[in-house]
Amino acid sequence: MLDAKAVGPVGLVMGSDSDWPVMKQAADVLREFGVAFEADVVSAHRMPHEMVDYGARAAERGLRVIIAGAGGAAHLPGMLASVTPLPVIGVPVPLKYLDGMDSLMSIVQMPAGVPVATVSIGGARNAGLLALRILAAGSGDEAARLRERMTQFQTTLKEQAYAKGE
Ligand code: RP5
Repeated sequence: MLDAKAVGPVGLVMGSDSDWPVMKQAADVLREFGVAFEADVVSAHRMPHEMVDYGARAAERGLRVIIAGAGGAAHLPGMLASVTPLPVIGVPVPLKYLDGMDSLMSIVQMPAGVPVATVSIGGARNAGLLALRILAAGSGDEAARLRERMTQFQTTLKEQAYAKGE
């Protein structure tokens, strides 16, 4: 479990290390943009006290956005959102059964007042990009750098769209 000051503004957590092949996509895009993050396993069901502590202390430790992925009865993103004022992005991780629909429904149907920004099933790369956009919306030099970098990235998307027809 992470304890000291956060190593970057993004907390990337998941219910099991078996979620990493999916969640790694968020880590990859954060690295592409040069944004530091911490990654850890914080299971809502198997270590509930640590999970609550992680969410409750996230802001004071210096995190600014949390990406949380889980599969099956995926309560991690919603429970974290209930104990932190930070934005939480939920990633439904697909497991062997139900094609990830169970994870999606568990994450997306939050009660009013406790928002989780839910991405698509397995959509950890978009979770990383959304975290970057949240950071880019702030003030200061780093936010301005991220806005510029995001604009460049969007230009490459357009080029890729045309390249597919070649
Ligand atoms: C969930 O149970 C985890 O997020 C993971 O997606 C799933 C299976 O976990 P393991 O049995 O692989 O540890 O809580």
